[in-house]
Amino acid sequence: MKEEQRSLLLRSSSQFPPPEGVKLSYGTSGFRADAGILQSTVYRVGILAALRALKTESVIGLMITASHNEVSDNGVKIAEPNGGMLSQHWEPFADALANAQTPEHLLQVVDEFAESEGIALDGAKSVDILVGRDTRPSGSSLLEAAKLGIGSVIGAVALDMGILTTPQLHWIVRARNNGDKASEIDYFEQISSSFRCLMDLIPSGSESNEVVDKLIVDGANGVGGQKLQVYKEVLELNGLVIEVRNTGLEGGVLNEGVGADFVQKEKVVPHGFGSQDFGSRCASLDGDADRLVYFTVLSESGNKIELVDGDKILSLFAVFIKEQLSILKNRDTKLGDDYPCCIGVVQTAYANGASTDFLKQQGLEVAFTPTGVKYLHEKAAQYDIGIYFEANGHGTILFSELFLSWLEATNNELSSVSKGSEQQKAALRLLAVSKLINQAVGDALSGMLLVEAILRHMGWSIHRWNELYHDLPSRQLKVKVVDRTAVVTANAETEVVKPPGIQEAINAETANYPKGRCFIRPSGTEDVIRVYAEASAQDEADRLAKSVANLVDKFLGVGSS
Ligand code: G16
Repeated sequence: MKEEQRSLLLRSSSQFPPPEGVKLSYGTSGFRADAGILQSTVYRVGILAALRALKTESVIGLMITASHNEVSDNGVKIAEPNGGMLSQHWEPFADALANAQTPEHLLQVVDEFAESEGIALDGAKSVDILVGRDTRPSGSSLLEAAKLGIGSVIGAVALDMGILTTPQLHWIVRARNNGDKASEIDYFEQISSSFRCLMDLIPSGSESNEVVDKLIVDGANGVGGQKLQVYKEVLELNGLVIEVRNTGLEGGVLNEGVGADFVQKEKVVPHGFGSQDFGSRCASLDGDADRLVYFTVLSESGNKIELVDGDKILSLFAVFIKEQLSILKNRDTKLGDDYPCCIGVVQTAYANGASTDFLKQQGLEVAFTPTGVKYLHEKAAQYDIGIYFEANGHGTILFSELFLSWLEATNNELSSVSKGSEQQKAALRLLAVSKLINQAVGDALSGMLLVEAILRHMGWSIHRWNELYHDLPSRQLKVKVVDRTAVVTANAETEVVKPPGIQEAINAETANYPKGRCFIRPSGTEDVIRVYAEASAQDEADRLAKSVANLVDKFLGVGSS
């Protein structure tokens, strides 16, 4: 490392001592903590982003967000050149960098890592890092820390992209590296034109009044609601009427009693919704708009909802894609080679057991990974069409390059010999889906447009969609403990291997409930242990979750709440 680079790092890092007595780790989705202790971490992730850009010789993204967490938290994560999550083998470096205690130690960590990765810190190359943030009040000062971190690596340039949804930043990074048009306007243009294309291809006779009714969206008082508020006029021109509530501009607090995480976990209406919405089709985004769930208000009196979660979105997408593939298969194969399209779906242990049964009955291969988009995305990329969703509403569809080129070629053939045929329409629909859906990462806005287009295509109301299968009753709880890292899991988080004895106790408890299933895991975004329980009746799922939460207390010690 050149002397100029050394002294720059030493000088700037001395302004950002790490918080005392805190061990930070690059969790499920980057670093997250109370915003008050994150200056140093965000500064250091700036350095990491710069090194990643130099290593990959590509544009890298840095997003400042804590997504579904409470407003006083914040966080930071990296978007790779393809728009995906940070390469997992860089995570230990991220941890070492975030926890380096002195400027000299930080310099040593950077020096050793750069050498092992063959990154020349000589200022010979210039690289761009796109920096985005959500609407959290702490975002602007953390942005300055990120810029200083990026600027302390010679040759790295920080470009402030302003307030964006997390998926927009990932999309823009991917598009920039592909040499495509890559602004926020280009993002909206691409998703609205592909949505329009799907709407134009709706078979006649699919119209249903219930579907055509407006969609009411809970924006979680965050960035997604604000973007949608601006963009809804364009969507209206394309045939989709949206009413946005909880934009945050009316004074509500981010993620407080609103948003996809609240709706999915509590199964009650978000703030601003109530009996007046009985029967309406409603959707909820999370704080940075990378999660989406749907719901209807259950009765005219209460605040209970019928939740249509990520598993149902996955099922809807899978049914639609399978239908298009089978229409395409019926084409005249003299027109060209068939393609043995390998389609797979990916879930986590949180997937409702009824959804997994349904997907298997559809003849789909279902794979399981631990929680975290980084794991699901990696698995889904192994298929020609990989659809992944977490029950919490985080997911997307990935198409392989090979399959997309075959699809383009098939569409070209069909358009010359049987233009306007059902087969060509199916090819066009699949191509439109590949452009509408955000293939960089789960995206509530583009996912919502795909749901809306498919419901119209099928002529389904939200109730008909919800009838695809019936969820088994479930309950999720979180438990504060002294040290959540004491829980270590295996088998896609379905089994606890540490502390000893707790899995046996969970098994014994679960055996008391017909169709009972229960697991615990440490959260990667909040300082808690999560408990998930499923059973054949709601009160049983509630009791199972509660008694396993008590076991967690007993084995791990009650933490301060
Ligand atoms: C993040 C991850 C998701 C994960 C969620 C909860 O979502 O991207 O994959 O499901 O955290 O993780 P945990 O249970 O480990 O706290 P988000 O929307 O908060 O970015």
